[in-house]
Amino acid sequence: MTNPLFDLTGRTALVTGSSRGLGRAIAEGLADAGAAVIINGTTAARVDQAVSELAAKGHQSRACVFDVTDEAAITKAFDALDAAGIHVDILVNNAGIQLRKPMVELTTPEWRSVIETNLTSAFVIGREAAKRMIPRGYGKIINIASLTSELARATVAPYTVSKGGIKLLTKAMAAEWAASGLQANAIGPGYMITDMNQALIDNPAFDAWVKGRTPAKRWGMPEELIGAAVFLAAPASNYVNGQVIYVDGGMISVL
Ligand code: GCO
Repeated sequence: MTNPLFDLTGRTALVTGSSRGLGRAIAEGLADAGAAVIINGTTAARVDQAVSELAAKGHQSRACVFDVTDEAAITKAFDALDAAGIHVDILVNNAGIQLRKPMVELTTPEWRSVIETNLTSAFVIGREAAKRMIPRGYGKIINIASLTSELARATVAPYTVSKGGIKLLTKAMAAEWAASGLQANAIGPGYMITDMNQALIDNPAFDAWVKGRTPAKRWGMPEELIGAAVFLAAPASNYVNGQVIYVDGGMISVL
């Protein structure tokens, strides 16, 4: 028997970048809590694979292939959902890229690409979702932040700036949309085992640094974000707005 505070039955969740990694784990976790999930990515084969895997587990899921930096594709995707009578009740702005390079070597197009993918996309997709959530008086927006929303690490400047922006965009969304019955919050993952971090995991010095710097003395697993995601997607968080929940083994809390 699911506690109604954490029950997503009857709700539909769009999770960007959910064909793999953190987004894929979050999408499955929301589905396990009762949500119908919309899987997004840029590669149709990967998206369809994730949809098939979820369907095989008895979950209601559908594909929505678009690049989060392509505003025309975003508008077209939301128009198609409208036409199908599908209301996005829960939006998880997860899609993101990482680019590790010293700033003096970083090109301006490289900078812009990270900011567009990680930050501007959350604004554009958030705006399109909110336009539809506000008239219904209900909506949950969950932006994926980072430890770099608070602290910088050398060689990941555009990612850091984008995630710092995600933290304050979340608060801006709360400022403008809370009165309409929407809740906008963020999850700040710590160092998680993902494809994006594989180069770091494989680097013995970096691996040792993460395990030494993290109170939990280990990397996090993508599925360890599910609890915070379900909480922020569910009625349990109806009076929570503009917050960032760090799921980081304690890293952000210690020197
Ligand atoms: C890096 C990592 C980090 C983590 C995560 C930490 O290069 O330092 O990619 O950015 O992915 O964001 O919260």
